Amino acid sequence: MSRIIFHCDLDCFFASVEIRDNPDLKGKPVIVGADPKNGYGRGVVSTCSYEARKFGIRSGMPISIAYRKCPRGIYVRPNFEKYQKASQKVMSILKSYSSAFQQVSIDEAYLELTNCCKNFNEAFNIARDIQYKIQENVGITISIGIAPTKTIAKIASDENKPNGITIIRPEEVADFLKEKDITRIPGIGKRNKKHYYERGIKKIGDIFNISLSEFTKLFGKHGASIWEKVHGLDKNKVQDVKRDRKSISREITFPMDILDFNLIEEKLKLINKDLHNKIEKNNLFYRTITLKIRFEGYETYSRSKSYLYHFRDEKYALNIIKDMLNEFKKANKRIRLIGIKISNLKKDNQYRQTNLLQFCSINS
Ligand code: TTP
Ligand code: MG
Repeated sequence: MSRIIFHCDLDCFFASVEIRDNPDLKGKPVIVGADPKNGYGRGVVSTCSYEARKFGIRSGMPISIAYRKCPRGIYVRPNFEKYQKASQKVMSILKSYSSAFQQVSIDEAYLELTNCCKNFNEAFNIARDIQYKIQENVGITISIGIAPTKTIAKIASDENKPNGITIIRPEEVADFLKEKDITRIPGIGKRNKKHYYERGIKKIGDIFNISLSEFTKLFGKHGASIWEKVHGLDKNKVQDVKRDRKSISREITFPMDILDFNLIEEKLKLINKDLHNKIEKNNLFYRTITLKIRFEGYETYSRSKSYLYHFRDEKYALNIIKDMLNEFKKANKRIRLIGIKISNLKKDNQYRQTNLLQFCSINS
């Protein structure tokens, strides 16, 4: 029996919450993001309603360009606390349908219902029920893809937005995918698509004409995983990643977006101290340090550095974090959130290095 996996993704999430709270906006091009200041504003579009997408506006686009495309649009500043609340409500509804639940972002999650429904027809009824409950309790719409693997379910949830349910049964996978652009595959983005395009692989169907070994020769391990995904062979489980605690992190959101890097460094120092207190208390050592930065408009980045050996050194960690922060100074954008994550943790100290020069950086 095939697995039955749901991928659930809220429709134009931030914009939907704004429209829910101000029904006058319904049916209008609503753009959530930075202030356009009559076309001279800086910052980006977080998201926009489907009406605004008809003007060519997209998430991540500079707000000044969005304004040029649609000067009569309704421009709304984001209210992240409100979106966080809505997201939590949605996630607790989704969780109630299966213990195999995995939230992957503020507005999307996977559910595995293999053991909860007999077939895909029954799965459809559950999906309708989920949509109804979310509409009733949160007042927004969600699209759901149902398929035998996570990858196919994710591609399917995008197929009939908004408020859609798309079922792809195992025997329908190849037909469903063959005409789609390869960028629809999670893992192939704007940047790496060119490697595939250069070799004439533009549609997913083009991958079907190549054997796994040939594809692996051309595109390596990453290629092999792409090949398996589009053949419906990936075995990735739906699991709550939070369960295996392999990291400790802290982040703070500033009450106002700020540009003052001295203040940001001060805050990072405090977060780093707080993390190291906890790490010392639990006698932990780590190999990886990650800095997370969110600019105004929700643009989020993270930078990591990993070492071959475990260590614990508050001062050294802070220097690494400051180095990573330097890269973001050039952007000259206001910062909304900062965070540090310490991961690849280990309890004992037998490999503890006293001489930091012995560390060998393996990536950054
Ligand atoms: P998405 O699910 O990618 O987009 P969406 O829900 O707005 O639209 P769709 O109907 O196509 O799913 O992202 C969820 C939210 O995350 C989105 O509402 C706003 C935020 N976001 C940003 O702030 N910046 C971004 O670049 C993206 C992609 C999303
Ligand atoms: Mg969404």
